[in-house]
Amino acid sequence: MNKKITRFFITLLTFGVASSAMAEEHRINAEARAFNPAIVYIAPGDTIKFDNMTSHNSVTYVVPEGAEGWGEKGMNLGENISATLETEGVYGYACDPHIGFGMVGVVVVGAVSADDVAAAKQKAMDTLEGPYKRIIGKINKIEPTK
Ligand SMILES: [Cu+2]
Repeated sequence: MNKKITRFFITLLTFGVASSAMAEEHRINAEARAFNPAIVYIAPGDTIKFDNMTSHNSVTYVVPEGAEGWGEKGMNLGENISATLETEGVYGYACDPHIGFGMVGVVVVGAVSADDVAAAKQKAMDTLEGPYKRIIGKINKIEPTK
């Protein structure tokens, strides 16, 4: 490999490390019966991490097309789970034991338009049952980011 090409790859490597170092971690605190903050705006590649999850869990019930959420219904109680989210869009989640108290939240990844928010709301209305419909209330409070 000649010097120029070597330098090119070193530059590529440096930028790669720099951009991954810029990925942020956003903490969401489980309070008695609510997630704080309940609406979080993050960039693709950022991580969310739940704190103080003793007696709580966090399970996604609305995820963008083609994306994976986190958690599993009725599982992960007491676990400070975290998730790194690459796919842009609206993620709606709930704490199963406290869904009756409206312990729900949303994570907005990247740029979402008013239409994207409306589509997430429609999906939530079509799929959520009983108290889980309270996720819709949080989706209604999302400010579009594009
Ligand atoms: Cu809870």
